[in-house]
Amino acid sequence: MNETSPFGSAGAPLVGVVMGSDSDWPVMSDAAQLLRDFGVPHEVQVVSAHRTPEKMIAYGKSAHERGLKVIIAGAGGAAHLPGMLASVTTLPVVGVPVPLGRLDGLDSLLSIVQMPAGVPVATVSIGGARNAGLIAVKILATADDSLRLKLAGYAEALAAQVEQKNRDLQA
Ligand code: RP5
Repeated sequence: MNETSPFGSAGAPLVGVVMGSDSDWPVMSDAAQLLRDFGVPHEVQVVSAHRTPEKMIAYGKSAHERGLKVIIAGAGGAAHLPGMLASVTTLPVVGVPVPLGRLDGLDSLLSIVQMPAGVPVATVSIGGARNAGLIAVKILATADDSLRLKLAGYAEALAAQVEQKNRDLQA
């Protein structure tokens, strides 16, 4: 336990950001950036459900004991990574449908969101990695007041941006 976080040792990753391929990184980097903005320790890895299935199972099974609290998993096309991870961990899994060149990400979305009862994946919009990061922060903030205050400040900043745009429209 450390002074700034109710979770484990300082700097140990609390969120795992994983993706099926390094080609998903241009989308998934938004989740990592959001976590950086909030000062949340995280790790980033390529873990493929199809190309490295045994690594994927090991990652999901060891995630809790390694101290992770949330997994953000992005994949495109036949996007099985988030659901398969959810089937082998008790941690919440946030799924990010990554859009590929065909079908505009609808294939990714349906592959991730249509989970069978009992094995949920909290699915964000197509390409919505930033919101995936925010969901992870919100989960952590239920037990971390400093994160909760940062989230309140974030919401205030969003509202201020809207009001600034309104003032710009009047100018
Ligand atoms: C999925 O296949 C990955 O998540 C990626 O979105 C897609 C294509 O992968 P690459 O062929 O670009 O490595 O498993």
